[in-house]
Amino acid sequence: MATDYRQMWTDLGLDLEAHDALLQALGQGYQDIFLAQKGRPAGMGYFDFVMSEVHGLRVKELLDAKAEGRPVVGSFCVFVPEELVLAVGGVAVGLCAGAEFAFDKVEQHIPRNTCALIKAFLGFGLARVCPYLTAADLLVGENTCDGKKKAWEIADGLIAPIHVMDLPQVKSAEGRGLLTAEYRRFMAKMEELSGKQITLESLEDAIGVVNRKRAALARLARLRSANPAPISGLDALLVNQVSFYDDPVRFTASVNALCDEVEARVAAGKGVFPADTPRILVSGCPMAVPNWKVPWVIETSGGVIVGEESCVGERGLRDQVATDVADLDGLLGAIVDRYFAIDCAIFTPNPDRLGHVRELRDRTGADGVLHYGLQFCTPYQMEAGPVEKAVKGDGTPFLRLETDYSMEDVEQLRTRVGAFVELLGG
Ligand code: BJ8
Repeated sequence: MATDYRQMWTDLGLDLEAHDALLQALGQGYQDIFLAQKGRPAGMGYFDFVMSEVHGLRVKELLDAKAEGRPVVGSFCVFVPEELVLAVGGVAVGLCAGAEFAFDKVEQHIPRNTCALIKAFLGFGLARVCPYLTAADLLVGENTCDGKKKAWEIADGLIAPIHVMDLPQVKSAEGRGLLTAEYRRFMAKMEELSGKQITLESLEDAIGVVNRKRAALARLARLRSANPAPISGLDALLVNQVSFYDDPVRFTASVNALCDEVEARVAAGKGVFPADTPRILVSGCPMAVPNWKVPWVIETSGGVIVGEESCVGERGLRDQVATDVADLDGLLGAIVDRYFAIDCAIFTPNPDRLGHVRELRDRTGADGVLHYGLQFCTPYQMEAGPVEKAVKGDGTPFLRLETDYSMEDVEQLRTRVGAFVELLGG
């Protein structure tokens, strides 16, 4: 019989009735979207298990860590360096914000025309349905887009105190200086929270853990270049989503085991879709759990996703932190170097992203690029234009989608995606 976590959820201050409704919808969505797929690698079983225990076992593990004096730190952005949390023995969790929940409550505090990702995080908090939010000792909000910047002010009073991390918007020496200063301040915050000093050894170990995690994800990403595609885009997205809250060492081992299996499939020419199924690179806003709508539409309309130019994807896993430095300052500098290279659309100008989209398209053998923008996300919608120009300039078909978390536009999306897949030869 499945473990009963109701007492744990009550202790965490959740609204059990609303939480039940969320889990019910999540479970049904998972069944219809993931478990209905054919020919999945057996290694996906681990990730199915993690998802089935997403509000159970993993939350219990976080509470056990807290009981050992290890702080739990929740964040919303790939600019928050997990290495500095692990270096004090802490646990880092990405706070998913991928479902429309309690938006009516949210809209009493922020404008209706705010992106769904921000609204979802506030909705989960206001409706008291996210055990990660309430289990965390610290929430870190980063100053990226305007919506997030202002949301931290609102959330600070309503949901939990937030450590705000300022971020540069320009890739200049001054910008790098700001990131370094903010990472130092975050390091001090971690030391204060845990009562532990970050040492050369603890930071080296933490960097090793995160580098190995990124290497495993990069390995999986590279295997997706094979034709036929050995794993669906939905499953690969799920692995990336799980990377934000699973135990990093266990996760890395599970991804590598999955890669062994996928590698064997590639060698045997085995795929989840027939060879030459139209291959699509998705580029744009991050997709947090359980935001699976667009990938599901693509892969049930005759296409296969072969890569994500996104923070839940390539932008989050690209580049390692260099470790060939001799002291703590050098290691921090290496962390800054790695994160400062992130090509988020909040930067201006942001030419690296265009190069990365093209590079990824070529590496994955994508036949077309689909730009995914959340409604009211100004940075990514503004950048959709330059991405379109760059991609089309090379003769690659391009489709721009703008949507939110509701299911109301599924049929409309299906019509547009279906036509795009046809154009790609499907
Ligand atoms: S590094 S992409 S995770 S900021 S979708 S909230 S941008 S209005 S999520 Fe992001 Fe960090 Fe950048 Fe990545 Fe604003 Fe757009 Fe909403 Fe967004």
